[in-house]
Amino acid sequence: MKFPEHFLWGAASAAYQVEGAYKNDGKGPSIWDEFSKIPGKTKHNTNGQIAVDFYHHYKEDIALMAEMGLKAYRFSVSWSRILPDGEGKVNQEGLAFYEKVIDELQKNQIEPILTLYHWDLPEALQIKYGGWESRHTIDAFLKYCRVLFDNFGNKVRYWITFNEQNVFTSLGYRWASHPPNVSNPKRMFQANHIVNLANARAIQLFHQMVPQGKIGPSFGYGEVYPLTSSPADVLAAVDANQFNNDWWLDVYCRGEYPEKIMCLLKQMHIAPDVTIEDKKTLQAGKPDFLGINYYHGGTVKAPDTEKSTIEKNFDKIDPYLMAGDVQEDTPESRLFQSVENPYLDKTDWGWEIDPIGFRIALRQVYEKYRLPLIITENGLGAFDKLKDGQVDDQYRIDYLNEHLVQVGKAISDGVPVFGFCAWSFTDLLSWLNGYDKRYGFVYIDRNDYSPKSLLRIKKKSFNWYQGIIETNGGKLEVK
Ligand code: BGP
Repeated sequence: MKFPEHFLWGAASAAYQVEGAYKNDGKGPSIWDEFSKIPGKTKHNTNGQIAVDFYHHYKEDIALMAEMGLKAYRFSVSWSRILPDGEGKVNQEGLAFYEKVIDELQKNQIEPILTLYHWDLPEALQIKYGGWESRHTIDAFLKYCRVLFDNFGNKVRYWITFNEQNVFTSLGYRWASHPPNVSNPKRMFQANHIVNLANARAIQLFHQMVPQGKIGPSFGYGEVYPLTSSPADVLAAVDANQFNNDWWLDVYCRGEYPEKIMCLLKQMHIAPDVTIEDKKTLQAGKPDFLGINYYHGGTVKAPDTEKSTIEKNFDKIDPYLMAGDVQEDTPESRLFQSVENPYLDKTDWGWEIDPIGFRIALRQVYEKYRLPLIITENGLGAFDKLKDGQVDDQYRIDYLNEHLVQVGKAISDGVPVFGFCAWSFTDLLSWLNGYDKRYGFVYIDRNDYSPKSLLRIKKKSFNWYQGIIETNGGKLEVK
């Protein structure tokens, strides 16, 4: 199986999950620094204070990337490292850190892909304005973007605006499992609308300031299947796709919300307030490409009007399955009922494994929006074990092989996918699952309780991915 020439074989990370150095060199606190202090919110109260200390190990990690032959590295910038209070004075030391990272990547012919926002809002903006519930935060975001576009616009070609807006707004404002720990659907849809405006305005600004660059959001996409061919189940799946996917992607790519869902939210008095000016803003900030994060989709049947309980045994912290039994009358409960898919295996965290769903997802997104796509995340979380100095993660190789084969097939179907960033390069902090849920090609010697030696150890999958990159996909096993 061959991939397009110059395909960006990459890996991804996020600042809070790798950097550590949470108050070094002038960095201000983020909402995750504060949220992780609330007992019981994260596994074993783990946090990113040290994480895997990329801040001090970036040279070593980039050397490993170079050894692997990586063509692209997606990382995020911590907003409060650049603007410690979110909007005021620029912290030159913070800028200098990312400058060094970008230079080091480029020295090694690795394309930097810069995410502007991977969930770590400056705490100061949460306190001062109520975070994404206020339009003031849009102005602060634009100020932050301007600083980065000014400083790195001539170096970085690919930019991501928001990582998984669907996940951080839902978990943060609706299910209270991310900061700011709110459980209120009306507030969630309103905050989400504000983020949409910030996204569109940042894209507009980027197009003015960095005309030679490319920018787009990274969306957590999961195709939703009907459980049976009963028309009622099929309708439930159509609705679920509109609710889970189009609600965001239509706004990014078409500048408008899907009608059906907007009507429903209005009936339920939880719709966002959208002004005429807002509509113009959304129309004026369209992305150049879409980043797709793919882990799994879902399966639904028609809602059971008699009983509103959920049949699926949901993992409450699965970011892609919104825990519908917490709030009683939800839009979901009026549209669909989530069920397990009888055809799919699951990971140790109960996430369904569905490589074909990946091909379906890429086809659906491309045919609908006609934008180039890059996979900005895909990977397997597992309890890797270090034995005699080695990690045999054949299961990760199998997972990635199967998923990449489906990406290759989607490309043959005509979908312009220009890169694949595995989640993740090194092991890192899982937001809610601590350090035992490992995703990396490189094992990090640390656990939930201690940073231990932070030694970097190449896993079996490291050599495997190296071979895939070297042969531009030629070594993928098509079964
Ligand atoms: C995505 C996030 C990543 C990463 C990944 C794995 O939603 O964008 O930051 O965390 O999921 O998730 P988890 O750590 O919950 O297994």
